[in-house]
Amino acid sequence: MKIVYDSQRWKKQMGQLAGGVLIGLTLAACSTGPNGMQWPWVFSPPVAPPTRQPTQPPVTTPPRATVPPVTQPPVTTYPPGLHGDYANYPAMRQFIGKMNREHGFDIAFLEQTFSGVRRDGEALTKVGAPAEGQPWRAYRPIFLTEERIRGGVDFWNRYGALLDSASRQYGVAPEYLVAIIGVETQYGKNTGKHNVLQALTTLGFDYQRRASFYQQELEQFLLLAREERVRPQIFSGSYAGAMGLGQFISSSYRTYSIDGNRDGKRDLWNPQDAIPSVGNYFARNGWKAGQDVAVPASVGGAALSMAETTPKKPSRSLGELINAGVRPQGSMNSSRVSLIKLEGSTDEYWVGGENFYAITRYNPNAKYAMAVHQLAQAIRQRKFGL
Ligand SMILES: [Ca+2]
Repeated sequence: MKIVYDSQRWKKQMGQLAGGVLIGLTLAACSTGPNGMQWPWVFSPPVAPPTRQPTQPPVTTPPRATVPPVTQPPVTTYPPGLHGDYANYPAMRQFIGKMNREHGFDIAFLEQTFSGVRRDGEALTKVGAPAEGQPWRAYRPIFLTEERIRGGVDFWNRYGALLDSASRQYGVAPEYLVAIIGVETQYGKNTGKHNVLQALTTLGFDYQRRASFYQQELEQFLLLAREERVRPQIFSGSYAGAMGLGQFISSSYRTYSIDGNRDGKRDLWNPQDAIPSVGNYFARNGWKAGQDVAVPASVGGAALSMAETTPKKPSRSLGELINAGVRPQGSMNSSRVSLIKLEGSTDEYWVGGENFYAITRYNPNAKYAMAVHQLAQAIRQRKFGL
């Protein structure tokens, strides 16, 4: 699995940094070093305290609260230590200054870090052509494959205890935890080969359409690396910087990830942490235990105008939809529902409940949520023969 691959690669990289000294055999077997940090989760150089301007009086509270924006140090105070692909980007210098002011990152450390970043041209190409741009009839076969259904059953059998535990704790049926990991990474086989620091830097400074979003994720990523005491250079992920079995972006990683095996690290490449993290993600985004996710429907008359291709938070009752001409083809016990339209040569209509909407909090697209739902159902049917 990719997890093993990553682990091996980290060991190799860190081994080189440590002068070829190999410490420990597995992530789980890591021991605490003399400086209190755990190999290979070493974050070096350590984060320095916020850089103060000479004229600024000593403060004991965070600089953000005591230094209003109008008194921020001018750009000209930055040391000229930035090299490489982003050396001439004013926005990068502003970003470094912001990370220093707001989070206390050492400027020289950030300049050294970003001087080593190379532009990720593949990330720029991929971000313009996501799979969600395809019609449902082309999108569905990517995920509803025999290999992915069988892989889901295997994953469920292998990690049944972890899945049951997370399902009990977060109220999410195991097949949906399995399906998310299946859609995102084929059960850990493909967690992404992009260097996350390079991908986020590239999209943050070279992809103008969503520069603000990716700069925020880059900010979150650096905070995450510091919290986990990992060098930011060693993370691998998707072209958009998503990481681990469930492909969490940095802000989600910081907000929702769970240290399931309680080893002091939130390692989303490890199923022990990744599985409860996906459950927590759903629970914190409105998943209601025991509620139906979606059911196909026939639609006529006035109901057609209610259909949504981009799901919004459900606000209607099932009765409202039925009165408008929707005929659900099965049970739907969600108290609030939406009428979902999957566009294609023949449009499909579904009644989606609050849990369908919760899946779109993972990826705000009806086709994505439907692929997760249908894969979950297919895996459950295969496992139990129902
Ligand atoms: Ca852990």
